[in-house]
Amino acid sequence: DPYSGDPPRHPALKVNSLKPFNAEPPAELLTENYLTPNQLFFKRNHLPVPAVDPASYRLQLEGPGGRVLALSLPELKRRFPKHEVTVTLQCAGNRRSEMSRVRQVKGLEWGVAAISTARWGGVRLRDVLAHAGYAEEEEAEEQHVCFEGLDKDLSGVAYGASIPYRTAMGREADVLLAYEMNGEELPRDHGYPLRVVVPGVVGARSVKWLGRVSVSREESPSHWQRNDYKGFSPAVDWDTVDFTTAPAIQELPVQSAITEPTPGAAVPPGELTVKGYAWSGGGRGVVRVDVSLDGGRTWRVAELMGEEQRPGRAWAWRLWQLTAPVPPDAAELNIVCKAVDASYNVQPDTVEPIWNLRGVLSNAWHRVRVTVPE
Ligand code: MTE
Ligand code: MO
Repeated sequence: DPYSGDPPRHPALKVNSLKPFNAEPPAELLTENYLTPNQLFFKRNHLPVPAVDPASYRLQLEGPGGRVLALSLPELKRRFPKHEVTVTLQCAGNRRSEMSRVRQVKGLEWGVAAISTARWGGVRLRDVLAHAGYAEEEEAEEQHVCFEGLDKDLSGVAYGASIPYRTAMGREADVLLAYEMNGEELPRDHGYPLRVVVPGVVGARSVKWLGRVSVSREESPSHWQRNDYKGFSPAVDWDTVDFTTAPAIQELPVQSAITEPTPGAAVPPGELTVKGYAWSGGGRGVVRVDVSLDGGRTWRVAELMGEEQRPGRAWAWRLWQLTAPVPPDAAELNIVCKAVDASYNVQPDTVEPIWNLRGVLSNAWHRVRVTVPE
């Protein structure tokens, strides 16, 4: 069993798949803390967790001439200044189960909690690339920084992904090679001993158990870069899909969800407190969250909590809450939330128009029905 060496996990996690391990925390635990505790942070593995010996570990870094540098962990920590950033990671498939309720899609049935936030500590990717001899300015032709994990399938193919060179080198992009998560050593499930953290970008590009970094005129040849994690029209099905026609997902669209109360809950009459999270890709901060208790007929503005962040570098979510009177005559409430980001992007109101065969980018208004017992 290639999974027999996987680490132990927290029993509260809702398991989506055991081998490989994929799990999310219960929604109501997710928003109890601004920084998600490492044990509850969602886990998305495509392959067995590799056992990496920190003493013999070397990051392979391909320089501009093709020469490969091998950097040990102590060297990385000694040579480059430590940098810390609070970043929310979200899986492209977060909230996929709502999409598959409209029409079947291919993928893990994630609820609303394939998203989590941590304070990551490590070195800046741009410092490491500059050390290898890469120039700050971009060349005329677009380039990509490619990452390879140490996790491999049975045929020896590693997980891989890439990001544009300008993101990797960007002064304000804050891309990290992280060795710490919330002040602790990176846990095995999250990429021990070293992972990429690409703020504002889909989780799939934040390669864990980082083995190799290279720069190329082409995107990563990985299946997960070229033939997965792309968005398509609702008109496209598995007979007609052509993965070369759509760009790889990088920045994610604006997102929000209700974490409390949970669907089907019985809420007491009087006052109700609704809680949730909101986040947007590309460093676009969340400027507002609207909440409705009547299916979207009337709205109230929720209170935003958590750190307000620098414009263009809002890498982490805002938690929000709203306390409102329960309408006296209601036997049922249809609670809805929707967020607005700094570019005034909004979420679509329903799932149907954004349905896609892979069930990614599921960011319609989130709706939770609860009952109000008499
Ligand atoms: N990196 C490697 N090496 N192998 C993987 O399976 N999964 C990716 C990304 N990096 C993955 C990986 C995906 S799809 C996501 S959403 C994030 O890791 C999840 O990060 P987490 O498990 O730390 O939450
Ligand atoms: Mo993902």
